[in-house]
Amino acid sequence: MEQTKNWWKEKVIYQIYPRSYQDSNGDGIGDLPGIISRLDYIASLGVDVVWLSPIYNSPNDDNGYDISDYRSIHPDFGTMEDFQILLDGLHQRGMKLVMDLVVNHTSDEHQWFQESRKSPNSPYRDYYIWRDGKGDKPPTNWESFFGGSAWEWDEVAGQYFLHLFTKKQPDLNWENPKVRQEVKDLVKYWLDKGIDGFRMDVISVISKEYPLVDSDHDTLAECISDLYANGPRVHEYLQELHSDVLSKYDIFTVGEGPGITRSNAIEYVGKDRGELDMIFHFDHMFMDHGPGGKYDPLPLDLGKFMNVIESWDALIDEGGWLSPFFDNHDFHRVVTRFGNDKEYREESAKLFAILLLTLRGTPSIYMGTEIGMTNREFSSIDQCRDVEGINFYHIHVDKGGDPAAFMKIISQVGRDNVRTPMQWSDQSQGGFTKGTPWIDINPNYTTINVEQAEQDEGSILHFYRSMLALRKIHPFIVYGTFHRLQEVNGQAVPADVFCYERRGEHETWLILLNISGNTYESLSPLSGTLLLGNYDQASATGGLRPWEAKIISLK
Ligand code: ISL
Ligand code: CA
Repeated sequence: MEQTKNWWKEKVIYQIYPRSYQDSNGDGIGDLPGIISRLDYIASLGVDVVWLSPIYNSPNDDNGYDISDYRSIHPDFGTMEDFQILLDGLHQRGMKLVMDLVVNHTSDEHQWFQESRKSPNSPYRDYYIWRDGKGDKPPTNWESFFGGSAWEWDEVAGQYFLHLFTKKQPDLNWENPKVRQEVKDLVKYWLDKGIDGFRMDVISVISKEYPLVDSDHDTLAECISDLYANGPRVHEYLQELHSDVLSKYDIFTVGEGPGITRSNAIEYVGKDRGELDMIFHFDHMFMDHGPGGKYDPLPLDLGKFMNVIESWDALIDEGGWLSPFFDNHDFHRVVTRFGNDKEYREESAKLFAILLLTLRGTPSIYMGTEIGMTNREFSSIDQCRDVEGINFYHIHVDKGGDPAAFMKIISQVGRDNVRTPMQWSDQSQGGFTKGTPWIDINPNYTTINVEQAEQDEGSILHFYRSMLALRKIHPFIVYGTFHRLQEVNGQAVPADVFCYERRGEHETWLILLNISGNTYESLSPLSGTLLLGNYDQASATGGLRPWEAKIISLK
């Protein structure tokens, strides 16, 4: 299918988790003046869009994903003036700003919720989902994403309220037209300030199916996809938001949410749907969840990983669009998860740079990935800050589980792995803060940091810059076709090598990615020109060394 051209298809996103990027005043919390002081660095990468995780007022039960005032800047992060300077600074450098829109739920400290709980006659009562219990039990057996019941008894209200996330994140009632109007108003408020789009948090779960009934699913994952996600009115709500507000601005939206599958995604992002412009899907991020969920991880299945990428690429041929990513603030570090963060850290980090930036879609790079930041070791739960990890730790320990064993799992899959401070230099606290950081820095900051990477021409950082520059001068990478290859020059592609061609009208690139420590000496095309590779001495026709990755121009 001929691709419709849109400016947002041609961009690359850089995600910043503001608490952890740069602290400017020594309170140990990253802030907007800190980000402003790093704008030249961000521009130097060659990325086009900055997506900021939430910076609004919040009691921080879930680090800002629990918003108590949508029209404010959290004082920890700065002021509205700082925000304006940041926005202008990005625009002056030719970049765009995308904000996080978290409207499945608010904080319980939001004024709407405070009013809502006061009385059944409050004009805000129907802003949330209140129910009587079943005897002394909650209205349904629903479990929250972060463990425990999804219902909380509220003394003041004398009823239960629904919270799919923590009990400080009550779900909004989107059935109520007043709620939808509030959302439209706040979206308009930020768009009128001149921002360039929204990343829409758990947008797949905003519509609930009524009446609410008990789940008969064995796992939380099944319950989420079957019962919480893709509710009956989700598309109606998104279309309404789009036609009443979003469509009036030259911006883009990227939706996230569990339960968006390869087969239903097109209903969210099909080009004539008038809903979202693109989505983040989680098929490659959730594929290692075991029967017990995320904190019961399975070994990485590379074959599955490649199949997921291939199959989601085809969404684009159906007229949809997506944002490929391998890590964000909810997962763990790409080089630890899919690469090798020990002996082949440099090579494997560069391999994933090539993969991410030679795929179709609008790629998203998470801060720190451009210098190959890794997971860290959490030996005690006191070092953790993430409500999800902490909740599941207690659930595990309360059931008699071994705390040390769970800490190993947190070190492997916990969200705090990606929330440690950005590593700027080998100075105290990695140059992140002059005070004590809100979460400990990864001790490897002494060797893995921006300053060191700037000085080393062969660094992961310089590699990202080269890769981003290459993508920019070859626009066919955005709109051209993608073909996975099972054979190269008559040779079968091994199971741990990902190989594909990208074709434009005048160009064909062959991408060879050895996602393993094995050597494949003879796997190469007959001829071609090596455009970029992750080894110093390399050629188009030489084979593949451990974690070797190449972009070869075939014509
Ligand atoms: O984090 C996850 C797995 O560890 C996801 O299941 C995540 O909870 C889900 O994708 C929703 O994430 C978003 O909404 C949450 C917030 O905690 C996340 O940080 C946010 O990205 C609630 O707002
Ligand atoms: Ca600060």
